[in-house]
Amino acid sequence: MQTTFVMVKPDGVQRGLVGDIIKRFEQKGLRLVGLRQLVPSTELASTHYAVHSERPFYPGLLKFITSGPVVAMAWRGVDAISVARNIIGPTNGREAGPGTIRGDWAMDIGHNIIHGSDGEDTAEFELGLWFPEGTIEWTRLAEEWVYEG
Ligand code: IDP
Ligand code: MG
Repeated sequence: MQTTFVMVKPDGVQRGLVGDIIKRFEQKGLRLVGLRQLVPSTELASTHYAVHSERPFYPGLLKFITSGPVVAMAWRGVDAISVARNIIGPTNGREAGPGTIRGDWAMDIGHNIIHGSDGEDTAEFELGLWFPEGTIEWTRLAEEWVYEG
């Protein structure tokens, strides 16, 4: 079991995609273990994207992410990190395949709707950053039917 951090970015919230996005992860069989809406502070956004701080797009990325509400989520399941990345699709919406969130709804590399952790270390770091109070422990009974055993 892994837990991954997923965030609907301000463009996804403004475009009314939050419900459809949650539905994809939920129906895949992942378990929602954290959910909050917030307008990220510059401090939070810059810590989250610190790995990109030397990149030319970084100032614009911070301005975008702090421009309005985002919906932060924690999803748990077997191989949840790569499963979520596959649901999300490649960074550039124009190159992302149909059936992925970015492939279906994004046309840009910057405005690409959603974030997902890219590995175990980043997932742990990002979950601690966005869910400092921790995630929710609960049993999703449907998992008896999602996983073979
Ligand atoms: P990812 O979100 O698919 O993991 P990363 O390479 O980690 O992509 O980049 C983080 C975010 O920075 C992207 O989701 C995108 O919003 C933004 N970004 C990445 N590359 C560019 C670029 O070349 N121009 C503008 N924004 C970019
Ligand atoms: Mg990334």
